[in-house]
Amino acid sequence: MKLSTASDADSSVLNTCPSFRRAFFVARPPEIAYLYPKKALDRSGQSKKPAHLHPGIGKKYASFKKEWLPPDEWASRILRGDKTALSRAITLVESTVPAHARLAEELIRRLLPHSGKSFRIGITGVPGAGKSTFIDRLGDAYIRRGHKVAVLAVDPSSAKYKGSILGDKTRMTRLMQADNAFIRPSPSGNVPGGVARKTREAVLLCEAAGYDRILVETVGVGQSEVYAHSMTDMFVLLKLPGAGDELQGIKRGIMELADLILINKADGEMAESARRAVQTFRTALSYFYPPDRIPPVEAVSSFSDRDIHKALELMEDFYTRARRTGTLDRRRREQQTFWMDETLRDLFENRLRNRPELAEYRTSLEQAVKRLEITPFEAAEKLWERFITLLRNDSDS
Ligand SMILES: Nc1nc2c(ncn2[C@@H]2O[C@H](COP(=O)(O)OP(=O)(O)OP(=O)(O)O)[C@@H](O)[C@H]2O)c(=O)[nH]1
Ligand SMILES: [Mg+2]
Repeated sequence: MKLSTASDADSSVLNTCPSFRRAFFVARPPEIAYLYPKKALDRSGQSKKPAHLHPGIGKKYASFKKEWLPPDEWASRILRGDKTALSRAITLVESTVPAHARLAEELIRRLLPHSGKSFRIGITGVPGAGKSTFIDRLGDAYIRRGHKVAVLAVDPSSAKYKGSILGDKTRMTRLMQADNAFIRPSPSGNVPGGVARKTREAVLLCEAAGYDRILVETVGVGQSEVYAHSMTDMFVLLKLPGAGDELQGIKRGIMELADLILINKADGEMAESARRAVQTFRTALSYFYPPDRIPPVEAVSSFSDRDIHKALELMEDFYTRARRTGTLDRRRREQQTFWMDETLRDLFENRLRNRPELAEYRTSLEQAVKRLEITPFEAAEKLWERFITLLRNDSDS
């Protein structure tokens, strides 16, 4: 079974990625060890609140704590498909409190062997392209075929405007009511990679809860597309007809990510321009790709059941072929190293930021860079050297 191999690939990250491994040094610690990081316990085993935690965290934790369950029970509830347990587990994954991260990792470790058995579909497009509406109809069609559908988001805008949460709740009217659907808006956060990593972990949790079609919505802006692409088996690009953007974006890079291009809103007055856009795309893509690598381009309307089924069939064909040829497995394995690199970058950045001794030096370097007195590369190197010296001093003392 190829899919179980893919989940093996997921678990391989545990052997390589320090942030995943960290949690398991603390074997069933007393509750206080979940509450604060290990360093927060002084020699007598008493807790002391670490200086780097925000004062509001105690309050946040107090309300969170009530929802916590022992990891075993939590995991088995998720495996039984308990939506509340799943939802709270995602909240835990999204938390920025280090102790929550450890518990989240412990939970993920237990559930990893049960993940990996879904078809993960990324759906991207500019704001207003109709992603949520399309996902609602597609998800509904999947449910009618006996699937369980989870909808997640990698959305840089929601952290700022909280807009898409509201948008999704009003757009996804069918899925909102379906027992076999689970909708989770985008996590908030300032570091796009960090936010995306949380979505990726939410994918694993949803799979453990039995969702076998995972739809990841992302706004087609910059890096978020790359992140969504790096956690999905198929990447679908929704385009608008007649918006003068048919050719815009036909650049390697953006198009290279797409496995399927759908010209959406091909209904009413836009039906004709959608058909024209399909032709334009097909022709343009043929200049860039060898015939066997051109992604399919189709016009669809999310309001047409026939079109939704057409899109669904294209996706299922892709999935069947990807499993048969081994590309699904290969793609997931490549994604593992992408996430390992991302996590390493996050780790380094966090470690640097968490050294108060470096804060002032960093600010002075930033100012020097702005005044053009020093290049960004020199500044980064200087900061890095100071950091390494601190680490050396740590290990000497
Ligand atoms: N005519 C037509 N309108 C559509 C179609 N799909 C979506 N719409 C409309 O387009 C608007 C935007 O739809 P959404 O589904 O919210 O688009 P989105 O891409 O999720 O938007 P963001 O989440 O804000 O990026 C809504 O008013 C929808 O009713 C379609 O196939 N045909
Ligand atoms: Mg949307």
